Amino acid sequence: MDYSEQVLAYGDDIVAASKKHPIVPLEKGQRYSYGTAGFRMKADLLEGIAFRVGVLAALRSRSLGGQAIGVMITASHNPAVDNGVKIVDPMGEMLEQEWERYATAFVNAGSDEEVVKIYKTLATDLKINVKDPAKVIFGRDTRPSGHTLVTALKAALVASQSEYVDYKILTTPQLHYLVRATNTEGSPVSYGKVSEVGYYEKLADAFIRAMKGKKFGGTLSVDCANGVGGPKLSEFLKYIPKDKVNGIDVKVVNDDVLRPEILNLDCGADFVKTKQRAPPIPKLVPGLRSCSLDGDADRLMYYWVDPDTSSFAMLDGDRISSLAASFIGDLLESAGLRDELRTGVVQTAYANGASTNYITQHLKLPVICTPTGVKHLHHVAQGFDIGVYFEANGHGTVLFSPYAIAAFKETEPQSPAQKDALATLAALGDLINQTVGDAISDMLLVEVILAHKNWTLRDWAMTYADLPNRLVRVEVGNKDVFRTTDAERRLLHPDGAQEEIDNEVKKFKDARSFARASGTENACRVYAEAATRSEASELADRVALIIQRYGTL
Ligand code: 16G
Ligand code: MG
Repeated sequence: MDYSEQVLAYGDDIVAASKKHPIVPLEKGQRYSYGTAGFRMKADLLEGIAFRVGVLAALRSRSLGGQAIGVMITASHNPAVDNGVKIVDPMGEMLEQEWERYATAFVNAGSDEEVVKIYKTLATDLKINVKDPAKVIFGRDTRPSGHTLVTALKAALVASQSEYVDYKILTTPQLHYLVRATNTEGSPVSYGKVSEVGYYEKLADAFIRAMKGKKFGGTLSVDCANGVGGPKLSEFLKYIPKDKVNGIDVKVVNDDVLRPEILNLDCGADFVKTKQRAPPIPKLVPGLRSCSLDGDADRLMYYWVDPDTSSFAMLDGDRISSLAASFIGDLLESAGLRDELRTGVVQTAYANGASTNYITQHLKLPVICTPTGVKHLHHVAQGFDIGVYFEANGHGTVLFSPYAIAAFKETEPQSPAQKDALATLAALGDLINQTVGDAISDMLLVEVILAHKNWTLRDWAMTYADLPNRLVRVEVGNKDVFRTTDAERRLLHPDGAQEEIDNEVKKFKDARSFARASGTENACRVYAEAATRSEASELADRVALIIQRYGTL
């Protein structure tokens, strides 16, 4: 067919519907951008964006033969007044980068007529039949502003003649699960039942299998950031009969979603990571194994106060990554698959240097460093049979290739130990969310590993000692002047800035520092690590001053 000849019959409907959900124009010279994880900002700027994202999601679905596309409405760990909109691709992955550009063009279009014009141009260039079926499924976190954004999104889907399913309130990883489950339903690679219940059943069944014969390690307290993770975790726990997991005892705290203003306030995974301390409420009892999710339940931090030393220990994404890599490595050894399946770990520049050393030198696994953002890590992890990826901030997962999954299921065990290892590996394949980092699933993974190893958080924390480090946020006039290379570890631009950073780093022992523009906020971030806490802090301050100076030139 001649795609350029298509008449977009519903173009007028899109223009008419969009009048009710207008875009807020930005100041001259400023543009909206599809950041690290979608459009994220003050919620009152997002209604028109949600509408245009809906129009684009329908087109994306049409471009992929009508497969379901996901839209998640959340601003994760940001304050309650913010919100965000992001698109999920058919296998539950982040939106392809080429389409991020289209999303940015849509949202910055000067008028609704221009949106329709871009729609037609894209349809022509990409040979999309605009009358083909389209399907979009969506969910939102507990932010009250989600209502308005969902209304705008639905209006766009109706006007674009797309089928849709509103899953109401979900964690981000649940929406990713549902997208993949929808698109694989009834196929040999079916990801699970297409419902929220299907998600709980899949995780519960896998967790029970992986915990077989093991004992849950005493009470676990889970801080849910007063976000969507609270009610969803409580719901999940109903799917685990007490007699199926020996000693299971999970206490859900900070799960008040009725007072939206307390979402992520002095609690949650981001609070714990950036402040390097436990939330003030509830007061942390020494010896209690604790963890925090973030506002949309895709990040996880473990921590406790060691009852013997009274010191606070935090176990972040790097720790979860090395714990998982080490456990899976041991299982592969017992299963006789260690040489058969290529295992690797993916990190970002924020990974603590001690974790990278531990993984390469002690676990003898390759480590690849990518730029910040799940889409980058996920992509690289797919290159391994078993790809472990985590950001230090607690977002991550473990990906198993179809070859690895088949090996777990089809290898004929020659001993009871080999049989157990294969069964545990197969259970992990179902337990670990394959689409994106999932705090609930990752937490269950950690619990399985601690139970198998019979470890406390002290044992876990003793695997290596973190290098002291500090992260600083720097307000600058124009963050866009900062451009990086080498997986964000070096600045390419502005000229001279990297040399100045290098000069400072040289003055400290075992030191490393880098600066990059944030992809989610209008600021730069500086990271520094060094042999002692005071040196790391001093170095971070010095590099922050350099960035401030170059950012206001
Ligand atoms: C987003 C990313 C996260 C990244 C963070 C960096 C996803 C799903 N989330 O939250 O991976 O670590 O942004 O934020 O990709 P920054 O650019 O502001 O430092
Ligand atoms: Mg999040």
